[in-house]
Amino acid sequence: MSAFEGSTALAALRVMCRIRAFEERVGQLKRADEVHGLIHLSVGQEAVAATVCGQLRSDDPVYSGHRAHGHAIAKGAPLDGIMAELMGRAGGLCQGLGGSMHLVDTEHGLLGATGVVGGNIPMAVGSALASQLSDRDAVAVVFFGDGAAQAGHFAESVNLAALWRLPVVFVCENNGFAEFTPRSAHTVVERVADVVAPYGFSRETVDGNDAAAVWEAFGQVLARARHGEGPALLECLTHRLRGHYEGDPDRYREALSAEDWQRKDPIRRLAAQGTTAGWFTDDDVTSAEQDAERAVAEAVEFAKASPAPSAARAASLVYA
Ligand SMILES: Cc1ncc(C[n+]2csc(CCOP(=O)(O)OP(=O)(O)O)c2C)c(N)n1
Ligand SMILES: [Mg+2]
Repeated sequence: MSAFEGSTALAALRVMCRIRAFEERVGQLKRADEVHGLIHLSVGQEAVAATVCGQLRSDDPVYSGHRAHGHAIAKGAPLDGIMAELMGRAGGLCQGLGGSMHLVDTEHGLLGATGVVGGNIPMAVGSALASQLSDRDAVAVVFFGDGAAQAGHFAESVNLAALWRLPVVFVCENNGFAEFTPRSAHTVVERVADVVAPYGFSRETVDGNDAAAVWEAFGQVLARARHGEGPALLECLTHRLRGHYEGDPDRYREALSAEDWQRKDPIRRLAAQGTTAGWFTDDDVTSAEQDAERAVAEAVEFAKASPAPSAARAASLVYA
């Protein structure tokens, strides 16, 4: 595992800025009705995607859920293709036929996002089994929420992963809410990491808005999984700044004060940490933000210039 400093930390910051700029633009496009379907943004959760995917190879399969844009961007999927997908255009990652919750980019190892909460967890276990059976050292990673950990197939998945010592890392982004319901309303187990205690594999809870902490913790479990030491679960405590979906009136929780957000914002935290430690300069931060804005503007241009998929193409992919 490389140390989280210098160019490594700056690279993570740049990815986080890209995710933030991309998603803020998507929010605007949704309000303008240019992006279709339900949209779930991960503003506030960017540190997890950037530091986990930043340590993976393109042959390490990654699975995401309904809040997938950040994971796709961090895994290397092109912004053009993601934006076009969200706008339902033929140039999208899935030819504009999948949308926000169904991003796939096999070239970069993003094997799939799904709107079925927790449905990605057994799929990651399957990929890990494939890796093990074919004597490869690829490690499967699945991102899921605290709500998904309440699904029955989460228990089935961690059981098999532990039994067969599969190379899979379960990365739980615990933002404290499943849609509009706080975790305390559906379980007495506060920490998702505690749920897997009986299985005996490595588990840890970290501050998911602290990029350095996530990098360090994930790097360790990744190295062990890569060397055949079996699965691990990393629980990242985080906060989604926006509502559950774009348009959610968000009346079920107290709004974060500006000061609290300033303290929690993973981008501001890493920028401050990195400039103080001398990992990078203020100019590097400004350039990361500007590059992100530029790349997102180009992605929007690409998407708008891309045609809608033809009805014939859409019909040709219906198997029923
Ligand atoms: C199988 C299934 N059940 C219910 C839903 C409706 N649903 C969509 S998102 C969500 C909550 C997910 O919460 P969590 O896993 O914590 O992810 P977060 O939205 O907080 O990122 C639910 C219940 C669904 N999409 N799929
Ligand atoms: Mg949640």
